[in-house]
Amino acid sequence: MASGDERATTPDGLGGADLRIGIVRARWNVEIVDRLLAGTLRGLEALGVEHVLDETVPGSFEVPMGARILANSKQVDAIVCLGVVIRGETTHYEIVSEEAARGIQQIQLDTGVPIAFGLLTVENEAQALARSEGPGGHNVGEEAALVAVEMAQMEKRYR
Ligand code: DLZ
Repeated sequence: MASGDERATTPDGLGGADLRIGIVRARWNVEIVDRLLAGTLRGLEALGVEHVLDETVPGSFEVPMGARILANSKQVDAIVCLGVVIRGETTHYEIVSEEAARGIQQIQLDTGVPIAFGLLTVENEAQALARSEGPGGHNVGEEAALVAVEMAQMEKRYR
C-alpha cells in the first residue's frame, strides 16, 4: 500500500568519511543542475564525505562517458551523476534521457563502481524545480548522494 512517500529509506549509521565520491554533472539547464549539485554536496557533507572529485560534461548524453572515465580512474569509490532533461524544452527528449539512463546502468555494471542516477527527466521546469529544492525539500541530487554512499559501502564490504 503506497504511503504517499515512496522514496527509499537510508540505513541507520550510514557514513562516508572513508569514501571518495565522484560527481559528473551536465552543463545543460545549468541553474537546475546547480541546485542538484548543492543537494549532493549537502548530502555528502551530512554523511562525513570529505573527498569529492567534481567534473562537468557538455550534456546529459555525455554523462555516462564522464562516469566511465572516473570509474576507470580508480580514484573514486562511487559516482553521482547529475543532469536535467525537460521534455517540453528538449528535442529528442527520449534519446537523451534514455541513453543517459541506459549508459549509466551499463557503466556501473561493467566497471563495478556504483553510480547513483541523479538526473531529472521531467515534463516541465516546474517539475524540475520541485525535485531540486533547498534544505529540507525534495532534492534528487541529495538523494543520489545517499545512494552513492550506501552502494559504495556495500561494494567495500564484499571487495
Ligand atoms: C542536445 C540536447 C538537448 C536537445 N537537450 C538536452 C537536455 O535537455 N539536457 C541535457 O543535459 N542535454 C541536452 N542536450 C545535449 C546532449 O546531452 C549532448 O550534450 C549533445 O547532443 C552533444 O552530444
